[in-house]
Amino acid sequence: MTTELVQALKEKAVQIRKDMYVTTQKIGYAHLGGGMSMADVAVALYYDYLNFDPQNPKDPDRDRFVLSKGHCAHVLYNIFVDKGMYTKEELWSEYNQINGRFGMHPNYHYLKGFEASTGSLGHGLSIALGMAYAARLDKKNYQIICMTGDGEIQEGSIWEALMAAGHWGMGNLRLIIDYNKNGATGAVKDEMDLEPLADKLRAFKWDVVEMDGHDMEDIVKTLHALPPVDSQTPSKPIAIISHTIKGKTMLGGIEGTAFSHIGMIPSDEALQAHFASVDAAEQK
Ligand SMILES: Cc1ncc(C[n+]2csc(CCOP(=O)(O)OP(=O)(O)O)c2C)c(N)n1
Repeated sequence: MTTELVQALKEKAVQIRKDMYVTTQKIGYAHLGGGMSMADVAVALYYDYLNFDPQNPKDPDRDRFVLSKGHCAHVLYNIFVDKGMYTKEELWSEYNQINGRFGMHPNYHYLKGFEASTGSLGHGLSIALGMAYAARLDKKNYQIICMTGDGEIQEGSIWEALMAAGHWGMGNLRLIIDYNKNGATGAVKDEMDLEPLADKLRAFKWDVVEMDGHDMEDIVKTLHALPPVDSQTPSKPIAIISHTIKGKTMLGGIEGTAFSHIGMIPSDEALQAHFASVDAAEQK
């Protein structure tokens, strides 16, 4: 890992966050809180770690990334636009519009780049587990990485998939939990506490690592420390608990709170003021 790589990824994350603000401002509301918390990890995945070719998104040997927290599709939409898979104009005119391809939640039938249609929380890990099993049957060594929210893993179906993956030794399956400590309406610990999360995952026969999901160096290091996949030899699946801040970079006192969940920036002036303020903070 080089300092140049980490710096380039940090800069890309700033750009993608700005693109997310612009995109979502066009429709007046979106799930910005969870998008802002996962943005750094998504950038590290798509600009460094994943075997993903935007020119050939159906390559049978590609790594699969399943965004189980589908309400944050706008993060990937902007990454795919940046990679030339769609134009900004297409995204802006079709985001959350009737008959538009870019739904508030992603539909993989309409959009290359997505592995699954998600948005009904709790399903992505089971879908990813099916892909991991298919890779084992096909004797393929690509990785399957699923990202969930932390509120999302209050869903019982997640624990069924965790139990099955541990039991079958699906070492080609990796789970990233975006642990921003907040759900839609309050703190996860008050809604239904996950702790002791790492111990629970280990009890389900997973290996667990933790990282700071806003520290690009830590993210890159953690991802590259994952062992190579050998789909034919059962081993423990790996969960990465990514400690993040809901609404990272959102102003108005909502960063780090559930109020950022459905965030919006009301006008162009407010958007410019926001960018100026974030830029100034970054230069300090
Ligand atoms: C099955 C289901 N129930 C409820 C919702 C509505 N909903 C959308 S996002 C959300 C909160 C999810 O919290 P978390 O997983 O922590 O998401 P993040 O903070 O990462 O955005 C809820 C309840 C849904 N999409 N699917």
